Amino acid sequence: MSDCLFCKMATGDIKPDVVYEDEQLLAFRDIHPQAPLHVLIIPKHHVANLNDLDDALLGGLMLQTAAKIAGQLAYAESGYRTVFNCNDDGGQTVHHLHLHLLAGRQMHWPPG
Ligand code: DGP
Repeated sequence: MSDCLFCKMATGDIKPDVVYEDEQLLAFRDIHPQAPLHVLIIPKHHVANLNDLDDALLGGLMLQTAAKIAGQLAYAESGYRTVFNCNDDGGQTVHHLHLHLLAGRQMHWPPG
C-alpha cells in the first residue's frame, strides 16, 4: 500500500534501524522504545492486522524470528515479551501487521 509507513520500510523507501531481514520479513528498532530492546517484526507484504492474517506459517515465522532475534541479542535467557496489538482497543496505531519484541527489563501483568 503506497501510503503505509511500514510498507515504505519494507521497500526501502524509508530506512529504519534494521536488526534482521529475510525474503518475507523485516525487523527494525521501534522509534519509541518501551524497553531497552524494542523491535518490530513485519511481513514485507501488506497485512493490516491479525484479523487479516490468513497465512498461519507467516504468523509462526514472525514468532520464531522474534525468538531468533532475542537469542542473537542475548535476551533468550533473561526473557522477553512478544505482542500483537489489533485495532483500537488493542492499541494498534500503525495498520500494517507487526509483532513487538520487548526485552531488557522486568515486564508487568496485566499490560496497560
Ligand atoms: P502499535 O501501537 O502496536 O501499532 O505500534 C506501532 C509502533 O510503531 C509504535 O511502537 C511506534 C512505532 N513506530 C511508529 N512510527 C515509526 C517510525 O517511523 N519508525 C519506527 N522505527 N517505528 C515507528
